[in-house]
Amino acid sequence: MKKALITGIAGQDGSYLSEHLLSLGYEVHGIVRRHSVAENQNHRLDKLGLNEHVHTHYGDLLDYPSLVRITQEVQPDEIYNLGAMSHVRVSFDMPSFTIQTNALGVLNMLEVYRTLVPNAKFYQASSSEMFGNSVDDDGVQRLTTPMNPVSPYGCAKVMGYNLVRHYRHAYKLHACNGILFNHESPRRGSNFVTNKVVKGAVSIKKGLQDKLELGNMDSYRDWGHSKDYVRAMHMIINHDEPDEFIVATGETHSVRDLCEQVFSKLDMDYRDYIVQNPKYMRPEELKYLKGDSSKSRKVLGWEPEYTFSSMLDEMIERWEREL
Ligand code: NAP
Ligand code: G4F
Repeated sequence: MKKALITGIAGQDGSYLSEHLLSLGYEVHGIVRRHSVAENQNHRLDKLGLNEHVHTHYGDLLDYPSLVRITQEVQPDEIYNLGAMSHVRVSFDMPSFTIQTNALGVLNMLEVYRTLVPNAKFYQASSSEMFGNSVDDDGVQRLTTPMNPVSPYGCAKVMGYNLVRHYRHAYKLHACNGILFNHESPRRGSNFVTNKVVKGAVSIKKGLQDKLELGNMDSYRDWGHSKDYVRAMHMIINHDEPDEFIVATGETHSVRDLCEQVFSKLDMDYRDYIVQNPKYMRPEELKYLKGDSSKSRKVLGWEPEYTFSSMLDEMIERWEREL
């Protein structure tokens, strides 16, 4: 039985990846942080009944001794480094913590990997936010597109990405990067724009609120489903050669288009309900993302199963059930 160690197991992707690996027969271990409200620690895992099936260990990407202890204990065959301060706008408020977790945290994980389990495989959760506002002439980002990050989050992710490449070359390790474009799901944090819009629209429909406050509605994102993207993570780490891969749908929508689609699925016109609040604007905005995932499709045989519309339907269904 193969063993996987997942940092960030309690996050959106961590929960889907756990389910995927369990279905493939893996023994799944994950690192969780201590919260003062104990119920919040494994909230997603509890809600899904996953706690009984995965092994969780207290730790933190910034607490090197905890990473050593856990790695020694688990002896993983595959390490998935998904732990991060993952909210781009919040990274402007907490730049130091973001850089520490998302850059130095990667270094800490690579060091325990190199020194304790060098025969294991390593996956790093890299991000399309690393491209910033670089777009190739044909309107897409690909592996050769320059990285010009526009947020503390993006800067830290570039550092993590480069460290993974460096460790692979310097120490001959099986260390890979998945550059994943935005991916969402019913389990997405409700302060990311997709889930915020869906939750807001369902609340308005049910008469629970009147308005929805948003920031910039003119940025574009390439949105896929987390469930599809965690399958790609497993394919990337298990490819013969450690390498870089982009995972994206190749389709882009503006935030305005997202609002239009979600509200019209609920027979409403978003223009009647959305107000802009500067609080949700960013000091520097990433304007446009559309990824070229042809290498993942050709080399790994990866294909998404969800469409933008079927993903939104699933998210709407969650809030209709819960609210
Ligand atoms: P998420 O839901 O925010 O999950 C992140 C997880 O990291 C959380 O469980 C969090 O723990 C944990 N974490 C935060 N700081 C930590 C620290 N110092 N030590 C240990 N764990 C820590 O994010 P996600 O959407 O699943 O994303 C997973 C990874 O993919 C992240 O690295 C993200 O940056 C990257 N990524 C995401 C996307 C996307 O669109 N979702 C796209 C590209 C890349 P708590 O639960 O205790 O907060
Ligand atoms: O949903 P978002 O916060 O996602 P963002 O910033 O693109 O970051 C996500 O995707 C990255 C991959 O490209 C990941 F690496 C990262 O971890 C995260 O998962 O914002 C999307 C867009 C932005 O342009 C933002 O300005 O929506 C715009 N927006 C407009 N109003 C808003 C809001 N975003 C949020 N979160 N909240 C709003 O009220």
